[in-house]
Amino acid sequence: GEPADGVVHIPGWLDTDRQAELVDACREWARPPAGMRHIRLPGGGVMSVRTVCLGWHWEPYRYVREVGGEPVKPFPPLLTELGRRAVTDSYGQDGGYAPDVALVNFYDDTAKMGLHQDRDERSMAPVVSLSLGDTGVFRLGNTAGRGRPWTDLHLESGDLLVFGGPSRLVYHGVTKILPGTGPGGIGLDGGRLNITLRESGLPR
Ligand code: MD3
Ligand code: FE
Repeated sequence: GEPADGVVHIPGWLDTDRQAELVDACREWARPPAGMRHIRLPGGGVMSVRTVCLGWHWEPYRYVREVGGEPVKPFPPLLTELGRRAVTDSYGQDGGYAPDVALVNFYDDTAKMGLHQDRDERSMAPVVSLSLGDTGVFRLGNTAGRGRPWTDLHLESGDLLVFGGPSRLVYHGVTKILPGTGPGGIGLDGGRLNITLRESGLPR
């Protein structure tokens, strides 16, 4: 479905085997060095989600090649292939989609992500989001600011959400996780994983 201009939501896009494969991969990516961590905010707080980045590490307001003095893990070919299929299934063609950054976010039962824009990328290529595990309540806002109107969507395990064109700069966030809603058989006990694929627009 298309909840807004340029936004495509395809529930159940990943089958159970593919979800299990990605959960397994996330577990590997989460390991040190350059593993999963709470990202520090400029004001001194930390994000409630835990994040591991591939290709480039995101920190407010830039992408860097190292985290905690360690090189960021490489961007895996598996995610290039998935990203191209996601964009093709959403818009009918992949447009030469070449993601070079993945952010893998882990939400425990209490984690949230406040309304924000993703504007640290120099490319306006689409963002591809894949959800695994417990359902997240995703708030899709507008480009003008953090206020209404917004639409709340349930993102379930296996769902694909693609943001392109006019929706690339919308405010969005995750207001809550619904504990105990994830499927069995994917190797994730509790919590929610979200993988976003992006083009940084940076060299190499
Ligand atoms: C719309 N992640 O990592 S995924 C993020 O569920 C982020 O972890 C949320 O927002 C999560 O920045 C939402 C859907 C999403 C991701 C990136 C977007 C929507 C987006 C970038 C631009 C517009
Ligand atoms: Fe975001």
